[in-house]
Amino acid sequence: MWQVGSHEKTGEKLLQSRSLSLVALGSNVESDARSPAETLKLAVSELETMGAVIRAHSRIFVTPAVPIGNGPDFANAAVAIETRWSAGETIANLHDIEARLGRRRTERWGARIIDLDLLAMDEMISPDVATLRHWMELPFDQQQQTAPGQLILPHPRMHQRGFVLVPLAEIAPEWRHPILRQTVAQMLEALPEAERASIKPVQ
Ligand code: PH2
Ligand code: MG
Ligand code: MG
Repeated sequence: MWQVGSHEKTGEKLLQSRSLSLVALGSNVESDARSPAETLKLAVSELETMGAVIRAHSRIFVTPAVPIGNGPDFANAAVAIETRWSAGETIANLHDIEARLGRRRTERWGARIIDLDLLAMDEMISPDVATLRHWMELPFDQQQQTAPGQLILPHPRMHQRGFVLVPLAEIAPEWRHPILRQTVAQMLEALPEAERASIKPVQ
């Protein structure tokens, strides 16, 4: 990581240091005759167009909707992007791409054309350890009813989700959760075998 200070004479804006962000991609509805898998690929090229450097991308996986019965199967993938965006800018850019690709924010956890979730930015904890722990420990039924009004990093449910961890393990198996102190590979290993087996790469 490196940083460029502001230029005193020109007063140029201080450039953000580069960070590596992990992003989960999901889609389970067609859009403009685009399949979910095609929508994910388009989202990755939109990220590049906006200036993100794609450091790694996983294969695309077909995954049963969670909770089970919550709509059609998803296409899921993960990418690692290098940017100089702040956390707020990253979220705004992800939402922009979602909107451009046809996402309409209606029901929480409903079927969606595209969902781009910021999982982590380097080792950042946001906004603080206590708030992150609160959201990580929220019982499942309450998770579905309340959404945090602020950015929580790492994503408070990433360690529980095979559809996140299987693709992520292809691109960042050694990334370590700053609170759980487990790597992606270890978090994935902790999931039930049946869940891991239900997640299959698109041929
Ligand atoms: N996203 C959700 C809820 N359930 N299930 C799968 N298989 N894949 C997802 O991306 C997904 C989900 C909320 O964003
Ligand atoms: Mg999501
Ligand atoms: Mg989302």
